Amino acid sequence: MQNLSEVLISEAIINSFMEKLKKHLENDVAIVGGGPSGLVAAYYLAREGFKVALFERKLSIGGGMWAGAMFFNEIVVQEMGREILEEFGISYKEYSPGYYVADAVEAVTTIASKAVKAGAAIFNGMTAEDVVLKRINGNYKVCGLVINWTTVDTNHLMVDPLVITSKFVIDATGHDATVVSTLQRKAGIRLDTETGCVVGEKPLWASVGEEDTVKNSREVFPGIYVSGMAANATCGSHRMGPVFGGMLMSGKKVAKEIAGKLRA
Ligand code: 48F
Repeated sequence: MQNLSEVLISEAIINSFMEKLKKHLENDVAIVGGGPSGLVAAYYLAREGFKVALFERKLSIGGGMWAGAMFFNEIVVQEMGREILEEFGISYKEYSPGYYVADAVEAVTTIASKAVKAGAAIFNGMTAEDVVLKRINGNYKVCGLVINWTTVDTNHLMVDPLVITSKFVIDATGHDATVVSTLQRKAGIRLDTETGCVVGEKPLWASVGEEDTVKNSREVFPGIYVSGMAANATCGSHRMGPVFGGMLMSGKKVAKEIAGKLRA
């Protein structure tokens, strides 16, 4: 029997977590939301060697993809997103021409595993409650995130947060677009949208919603990108229901654009 030291176990956890957190006080990219678009973006950016931290307020990652639809944990990916299933090595079957089905749990775990193995750090149970906004050479730019334990947030405890910096932030928070909404509400700035504000999500229309989620995945204010459903909520397009090609491709698109800027 190995004589286990309880103190050593605790010390190992504390020290390695602190090492991880300290390493990610400064990042190339900070991603808020561990749903499909955020996880895919984390993988492609980390694979390019960029320093990436992803903050997910829940304990579980996967967002809306984890449970498929109505807890039927299968996902549908249309032709547009098949390349992601292939690139990540997620098993799938063609259900009908152009409609592919995959196990939701395999999809989430595979993407998350590849993101972490590529070097992205995932911090679950942490909420991004605000952004860091600075005026640089006369122009405002988002430069990082204000983070706190989700339990502090949900219990409305008065505990000051910590701050991490990043060259870019991705709001991958899904339907609520929580990060850009907070930015707009608190800073009174104009977003690069039709109204200058978070336009809001429209009712369900799968084909338009899916095309738009990729189109709308872009920088909406200096330093901050939107992806996935947050992109449609911010720019005013439709939700799409339980089809995931657009979400996956949206993460890939923002990763490519940000990587291009970081390399420039
Ligand atoms: O909603 P979500 O899965 O985002 P997504 O990548 O994908 C949307 C689809 O799952 C689905 C859909 C497809 O047909 O419409 O809904 O756009 O994941 C968003 C994640 O962000 C977390 C939230 O808990 C969820 O896991 N989140 C939201 N606000 C915050 C946050 C916050 N302020 N800080 C940290 N995490």
